[in-house]
Formats: sequence, structure tokens, C-alpha cells
Amino acid sequence: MTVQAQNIDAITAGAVPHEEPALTDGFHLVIDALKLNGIETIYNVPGIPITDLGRLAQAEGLRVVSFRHEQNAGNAAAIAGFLTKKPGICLTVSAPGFLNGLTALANATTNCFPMILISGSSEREIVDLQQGDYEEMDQLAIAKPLCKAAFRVLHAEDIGIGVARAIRAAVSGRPGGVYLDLPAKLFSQVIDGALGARSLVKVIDAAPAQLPAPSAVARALDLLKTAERPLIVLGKGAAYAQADEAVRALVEESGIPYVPMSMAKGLLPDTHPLSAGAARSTALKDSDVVVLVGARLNWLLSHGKGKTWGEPGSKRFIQIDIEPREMDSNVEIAAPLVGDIGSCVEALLAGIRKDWKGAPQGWLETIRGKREANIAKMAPKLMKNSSPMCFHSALGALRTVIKERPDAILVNEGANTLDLARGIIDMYQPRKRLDVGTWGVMGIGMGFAVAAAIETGKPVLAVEGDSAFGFSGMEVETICRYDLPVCIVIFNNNGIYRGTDTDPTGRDPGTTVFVKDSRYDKMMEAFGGVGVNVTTPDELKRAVDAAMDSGKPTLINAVIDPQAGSESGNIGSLNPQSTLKKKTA
Ligand code: ADP
Ligand code: TPW
Ligand code: MG
Repeated sequence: MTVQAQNIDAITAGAVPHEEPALTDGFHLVIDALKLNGIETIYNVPGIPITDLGRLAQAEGLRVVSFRHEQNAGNAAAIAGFLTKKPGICLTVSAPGFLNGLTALANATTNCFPMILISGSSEREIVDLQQGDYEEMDQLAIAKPLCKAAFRVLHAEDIGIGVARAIRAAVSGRPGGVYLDLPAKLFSQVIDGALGARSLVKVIDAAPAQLPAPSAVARALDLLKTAERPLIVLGKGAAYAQADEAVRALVEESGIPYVPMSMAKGLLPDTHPLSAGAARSTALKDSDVVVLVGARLNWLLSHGKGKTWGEPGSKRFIQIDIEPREMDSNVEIAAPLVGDIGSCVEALLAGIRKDWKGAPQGWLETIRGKREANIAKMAPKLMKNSSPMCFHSALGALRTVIKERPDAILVNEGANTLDLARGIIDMYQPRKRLDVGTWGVMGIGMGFAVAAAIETGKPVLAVEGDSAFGFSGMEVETICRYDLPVCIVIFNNNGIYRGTDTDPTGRDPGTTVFVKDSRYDKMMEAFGGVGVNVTTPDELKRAVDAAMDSGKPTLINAVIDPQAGSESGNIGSLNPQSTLKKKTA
């Protein structure tokens, strides 16, 4: 055996973990660079050329969580980024594995979650001449338009810089997805150990505070003071920023009612007296000055116009965002406040503490009246003890679960299952509600659930439409393999939106229906987890409590009336429908 080979064996066997090895290689430099920057977990699917990278990373003390499909590993990394403000790392094999991870990378970018997709790739020389390498693909070019930044490293001594650039790109400014391309040959490049150690870069102050300009703060305060019906809208950027105390103080000291966007629920408890969540339509329509805190005026806020927002010209916006180009994206922003949320909110708060007359009582009364009426209207629906269950009665049970266990993390996807759960299940703590985000994408469920359990150590309740679950359902094996405290509840209404569609020709099942009366709980049993089938809200509550108490991987098949849902849930208005439907049957 050559000296060099002996050295490599010693490194890979971990025989000299603390001394600087005489030689190092690409594998070890990637691992050392990640560790140096505080990365603790990699979400992974192994294969050529990154199998050994995962193995060695595990041997070197990183947590390496292997999934059954890259999209789920990618979603796990993305939500890990949201929860921790550190980039979540997803590791994939070349071409097909890379492409499988790409949806999650694009989704992370769209949602402003910091993640890094690290993918092995084939030989540059062969790829560029298109000579048909194993899993050949120009991955860097394909990733570029779908993420915030994309880098490729060709030399072992550049790994430190490559990883540092990827980290800084992911978390600084508006966070997002970053692609890091590592060709197969890089991993086995051997260089001098001391040179390797010197080449590593520890990223200092990866997401620097960005203070708003004093003139911009003054402008925002001047506008806010003219408000007769002020409103604060909290978005997931505010949840991400972890400026929880400042945000709470802004609401409470100004006395301005607030509406939380879906993933900002719990930043203040949904039961807070200033919450206008249950009076959302009135609050948006009748407010005159709106403070957007880490929330974009995209489709989820009707682009800041139209009947959602009342009379044209009735609204002026103050927008807090780290991304200057977000201003005026849909409507004029009267007072842009560009900076990080912590700094901007603190600056507004300082102004309010100096001089603020409070929010007008009449406006607060209007919001309170509307909220109480809406809550009262909803209450009886949540108490029904029907079998099969409707969405409301099943969600009534889960609402109580979260009230009793406010530190549990709620993962939620589906159509009716999503829209109704968002409205019905109150959240009490920040960053406890994780869902389909800006795209309304199906398939985030199991990736988010795994990462939420791993990153926080808290119990996870995943409330899933039967269709939504199918996009990542195979990861129940992953949940069992890592023995995670995840309780999945499937709202089984036999299909997408409803279970009642038919094929007018009578040949096939309708396009939106699944096998009737499926027993998803058996999937969990197949891997050693607990499966339960429930048909009443009481049974559902008992089964979830048992799962949360035991911490055992559990899947509860909740039988929902197949007639109960509506097409596209709450966003049926976005769903074009033919008026020329052919009736064959
Ligand atoms: P929601 O869907 O909840 O309305 P969005 O995803 O549309 O939220 O908006 C989040 C916004 O928050 C983005 O425009 C993003 O630039 C911004 N953002 C993210 N992190 C920060 C931060 N630390 N400081 C300021 N703005 C931030
Ligand atoms: C990646 C389109 C939106 S909602 C949904 C689909 C397929 C499933 C709704 O059925 P489910 O919920 O989950 O059973 P429920 O309670 O209404 O019955 N592909 C992707 N993303 C989206 N959004 C779709 C398809 C869709
Ligand atoms: Mg369904």
C-alpha cells in the first residue's frame, strides 16, 4: 500500500479525527466545510457519486437522514432552513436525483427558505462534449433559473470557498435556494491536509442586520399616525426572522389589530385579543393603512387590490421587507421600509413609544364584533359528532389537540384539508404551522414532518389530504426507520376535493377519485409503526393523543364523508371550468 493510500485509509477510518491529517480529499473537505459552518444535518438520497460523502459525513458526526425520494429530502432541507435560519442541506446524485430535488429547491426559493442543494454530477469534459456519460446532464445550467445562486467547484482547494459562497447566498438578504454542483472527480482529489485546512472558510455574519434608513422610518411613522383603521399583516418572513418579541411588542404597544398569513399563525397566539384572523375579510377590506411585515402582496393577498381590499384608492401600504425590489410589485407602496424585520420593527416601535395615540376604538370594536360573530357561527359545526366525519367535526378534534399541546408542530397540506384546517386550528407559538406555502404545492408533507421532528425534537402532527399525502407517502418508512415522533392524520374522503367523481363514459374511475375506503393506516403498520382507523371525532382525538403521548410513528386514517369537500377548497375562483362539458353517460 502506498503512503498516500494508507493516509486516506486512516482518514476515512476516522483514525486521526482531531489531528490535522497529512492528506485530505474532496469528501473530507466538503464535510469539514459544512461542520465549520455549524451545519449539523444532511437530508440525503445516496448513490453515485455521493454515497461515500453521506457515509463519511455520518462517521464524522453529522446527522445524515436518508430519504426514499429526493423531493422529500429537499423539502426537509427547505423547512429546516425556515425553522433554523441556517441553510438546510439536501444531497442528491446526478441527473435524475438532482432533478428530483429541483422542485424542492425552486419551492424553497419561491418561499424565501434558505437551502442548499448539493448534487454530485458527471465529468465536465464528457458532459460538455455530450459524449454520453453516466447520468450526463448540464446540471448547473438547469439549476440556475430555479434558484437564487448556483456554483460549481472543480478543485478540492476551492471547496471551502464554494461552500461559504453557497451559505452566504442562501441566508443573506432575501433567503432562498442555492445549488452547489460537485462533479464526481472532485471528491477523490487528494491535497495536502494543512493546505486543505487553510482553504476552509468560516462565514462570519452570514445574514447581516440591515437597518432601515431613518428617513424611511419617519415616513412610515408619519403615515401610520394618519391611520383611522390601521392593520398589521404578518407574513412568513416575520416568522422566519425570529424577531418574535419585537413583533409582539409592535402589535401590543400600538394596539393595532393584525392578520397572520398561514405560516405566521402563532407568532402571537390566534386567541390574542388583537388577532383579526377570524375577521380577515373585514380587516382587509375596511382598513386604511396596512403595515405588511414579511408578507408579499401576491395572489394570497389578492395582489393588494380588487374587492378584497375595498374601494380603489382606500388603502395605503407600509411594507417591511429585506428585498427592495419587492416594493411596488403589485400596487404603490407609500412607505417602503427596507431592512431586516427585527431592525425595522424595532425602529417603528421606538417611534410609537415616543408618540402614539393608540388605534381608534371604533375600528377595534368593528373587528372584535366581526371576529366574535364568525367564531360563534363556526362553533356548532366543530362540535358535531357525525360518522363519517365532515371536515369541520374532524378539525374540531384536532383544534383541541393543538390547544392542549401548543408546542407541537402542525404540518398541513391538501385542498379542503388545508384551507379548513388553516381557519379552524388555532396556533399558539411561532413557527409551529408549516404548510404548502406560496405555491400551494402538494408533496411537502412527509419531508416537512421529518425535518420538523429532527430539527426541533418536538412532536409533529401532519394533517394531510389523502391526495396530498400520496405525493410523499413512502416516507412513512423513513419516519419509522428514524423512529420519529410524527403522527400523520389522513383526511380520507376518497379523493382530490371529493370522492364522488365519475367517468361519464363509464370506462374508468373519475379523474379525481381514489380506491374507495382505502386503509392508509396499514401502510404505517407495514414498517412497524402504529396504524389506526377512526370514524368519529372522539376516536380521532383519542388516537392522536395516544400517538402524541407515546411519540411512536403513527398514521391515523380518518374517514371523511366523500361528499364533504368543495372543488379546489377555498380557491375555487382560480379554477377555470368549461361551460361546454360533454355529457356522455
Ligand atoms: P406570506 O406567504 O406569509 O405572505 P411571503 O413568502 O409572501 O409571506 O413573504 C415573505 C417576505 O419576507 C419576502 O418578501 C421576504 O423577502 C421577506 N423576508 C424574509 N426574511 C426576512 C427578514 N429577515 N427580514 C425582512 N424581510 C424578510
Ligand atoms: C405538486 C393540484 C391541489 S390540492 C390537490 C391537488 C392534487 C389535492 C387535494 O386533495 P386532498 O385534499 O389532498 O385529498 P381534500 O381534502 O380537498 O380532498 N400537484 C402539485 N401541487 C398541486 N397543488 C397540485 C398538483 C392540487
Ligand atoms: Mg381528499
